[in-house]
Amino acid sequence: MNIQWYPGHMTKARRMMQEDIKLIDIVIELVDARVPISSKNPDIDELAKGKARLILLNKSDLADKEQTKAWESYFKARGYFVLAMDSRNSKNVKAVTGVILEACKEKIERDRKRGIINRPVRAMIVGIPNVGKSTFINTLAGKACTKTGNKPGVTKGKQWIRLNKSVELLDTPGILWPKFEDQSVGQKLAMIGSIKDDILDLRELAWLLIGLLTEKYPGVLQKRYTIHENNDKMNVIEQIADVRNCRLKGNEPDIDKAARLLLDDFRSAKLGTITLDFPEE
Ligand SMILES: Nc1nc2c(ncn2[C@@H]2O[C@H](COP(=O)(O)OP(=O)(O)OP(=O)(O)O)[C@@H](O)[C@H]2O)c(=O)[nH]1
Ligand SMILES: [Mg+2]
Repeated sequence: MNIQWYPGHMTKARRMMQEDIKLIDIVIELVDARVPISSKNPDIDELAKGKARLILLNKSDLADKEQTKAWESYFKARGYFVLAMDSRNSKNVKAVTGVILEACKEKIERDRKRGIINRPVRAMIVGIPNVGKSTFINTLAGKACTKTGNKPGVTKGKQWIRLNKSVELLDTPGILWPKFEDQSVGQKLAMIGSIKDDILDLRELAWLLIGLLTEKYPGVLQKRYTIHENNDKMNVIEQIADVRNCRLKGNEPDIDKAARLLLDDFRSAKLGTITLDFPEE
């Protein structure tokens, strides 16, 4: 299974982001807490050179808590500010403003020395498709959100969302495409549902997921489906088809249906909170 994606759009989005980044003080990058490396585009490090950086481990409600902690340490050790969160939850999102100001402390201090006081910090959200950028912006902006409108001369055509007196957010998030140099990256993004299923071989994806789960989370499939875990992936999926009554005419197991069921269960955390990227790897 060779997953590839819109190279044309990628160039344009990259160029736009390059322009936008000039206007901002801090880049807030959303990654999926279940796959913090696979969902992180390494280009952003180059694009955001010299800017304050905040990584949000989003959808952490679906990820393995212990691994999320390990990822927080991992990114902190590399100079990023980090927060784990569920962007749909306004309580989670509230901590963000404080961290933004902390991350931009030096810039605020520099401004102050030059006599510039109360100039809001400008932030930009970036992340791969479906990682939760819009959800995060909506929750963060909440009802208090006021568009500050165009500011001719300064930010031609750009819309800013005034979050509070100290932070403004560019209202168009930067969409980055993940890098598919390593096939496992595309596969993991497909498993979490970030790539349209109609371009995927769900059967193969289910196979790969079974392989990862039996290695990293032994017992999870057994518990969910009351089956016997073993190294024969065909056998595992046949057992799932059997216990979940996925059958074709003539009573043959419906492997495709069982594959979809497994993927749906994984994506909605019915198998439990699970992470597929590990910092020690
Ligand atoms: N469980 C969970 N779901 C989330 C979270 N954040 C966003 N979602 C869901 O993820 C899906 C995608 O969210 P969006 O906010 O549309 O993602 P986006 O990054 O704006 O996507 P594009 O606009 O396609 O680039 C939606 O179904 C959200 O409800 C989260 O923290 N936890
Ligand atoms: Mg969006």
